Amino acid sequence: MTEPSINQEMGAVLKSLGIDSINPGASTGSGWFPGTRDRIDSYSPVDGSRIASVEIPGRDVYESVINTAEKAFAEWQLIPAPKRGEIVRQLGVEFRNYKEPLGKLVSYEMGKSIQEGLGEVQEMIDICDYAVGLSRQLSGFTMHSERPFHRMYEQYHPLGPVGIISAFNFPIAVWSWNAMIAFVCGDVCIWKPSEKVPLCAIACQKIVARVFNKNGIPEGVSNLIVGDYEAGKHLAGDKRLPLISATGSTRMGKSVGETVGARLGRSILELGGNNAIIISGHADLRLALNSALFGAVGTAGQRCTTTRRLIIHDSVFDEFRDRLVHAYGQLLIGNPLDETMHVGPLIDKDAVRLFKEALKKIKQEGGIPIVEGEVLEGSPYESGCYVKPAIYLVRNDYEMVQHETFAPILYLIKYNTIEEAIRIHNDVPQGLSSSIMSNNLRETELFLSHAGSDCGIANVNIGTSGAEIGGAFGGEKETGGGRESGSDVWKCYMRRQTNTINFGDRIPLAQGIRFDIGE
Ligand code: UN1
Repeated sequence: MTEPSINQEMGAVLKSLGIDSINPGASTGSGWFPGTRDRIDSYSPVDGSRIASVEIPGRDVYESVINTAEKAFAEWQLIPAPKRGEIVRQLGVEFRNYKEPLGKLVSYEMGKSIQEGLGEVQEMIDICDYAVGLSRQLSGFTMHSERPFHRMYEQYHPLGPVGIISAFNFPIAVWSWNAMIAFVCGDVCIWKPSEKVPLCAIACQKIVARVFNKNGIPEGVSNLIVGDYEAGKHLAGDKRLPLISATGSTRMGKSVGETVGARLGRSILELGGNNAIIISGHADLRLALNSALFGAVGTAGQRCTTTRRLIIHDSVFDEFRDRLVHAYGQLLIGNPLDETMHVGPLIDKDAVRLFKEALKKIKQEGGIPIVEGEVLEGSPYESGCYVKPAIYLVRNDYEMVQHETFAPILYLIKYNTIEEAIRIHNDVPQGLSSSIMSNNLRETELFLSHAGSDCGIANVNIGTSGAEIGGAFGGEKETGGGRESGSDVWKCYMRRQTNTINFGDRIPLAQGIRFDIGE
């Protein structure tokens, strides 16, 4: 069977991004990461086309990338932070200029709807704007010393080359959350994108390289290593990278965390979620429905923030279930580049296999189908990656419910009291995002209190997904504890130093210790 080739529209999109399809030329050399392939082929889940074949770098290329990055760090950190911010501002302008083709490429290579593809590029633009402002605000505290004529303060220095491992579901935005902050902090980056979406990474790298070149910035501030799982492990073990920021599955994060920890490096881990919405008897069901729907089927259930569980009060359960089933019936599933479609394909056939297996297991455990999921066949589903989203009535302690399946499977669970709802809510190994739908202040405040949600993100009357870049993003428990993006997360990308300066003519010791040797 011959492989379908890229259609004309996508060919033009790639061309406008300066990419020679099939051999986009990210790196050269033969594969050397043990157990990996020499090349990575990228297939679009939209229509099954092979859209790129990228070489995995050889050991020599890897070493030269790291050496160049180290040299570039020596120079980049000397450029004042606001000047680095100016270059990030220009990156934001370029991402604006390329928003449409980049959004389309994300949609085509990853399979998310074009709306979400454009949204992903917008998230990059937003983080650039944020980082520009931040470049003038990398400030520390000053403290009052207990010793006379002493001054204390703390400052933040650039950290070094940062390894960024990103997942397929946000092929470019999550990289930019890390990279744009790291750039203004004075760090250089080595990006290992998911092997499922190398073309998106290559497109971004080309845009970034052009802006850096134009500004006379040395090569090596922004680097790309295309590879698979083993390549990520290798980065994690590389002592020359003081920080590894990794986004992906808990399984991957455990391995990266262990490897980085063994060398006492620093890591930011943003891993699996098992996010729930509590729908109270006091909820506005219209808001709840919209939030649950986008949360569960947006990105075909492949966000780490996807809504996987709805914990619904007994009094509104039947009504809400019926409205949800009706809404699922209206979903249009198909080519994500067609703006009228709500749900695109899963990333690949392996994901489809996991979806099928999960449905089988959940049934074996006693789950009752409310909307039965299935793999879609025939035109326009020839790629074999399209599925119909499923809803199951379950108990929270089922093994599958405790587990993150990266697919559109939504679990419904009933509750009676708010305390019970919160208990069910927290009773999973993951702790990323959460929300409550309620107009009752006692319930919503309880949910946000220490006795409420145990997640890194807790929302009221909005869903679990679609966070803005301004807040710190990440979660607790098996989600890994890391934080990316906004707030004071930049501190993770810098080296913190406390300084004490004596401007007196004596050496008094702290804690009142006397140590006189007489003169
Ligand atoms: C992810 O799925 O890894 O909050 C990131 C959201 C997006 C980011 C998700 N802003 O859903």
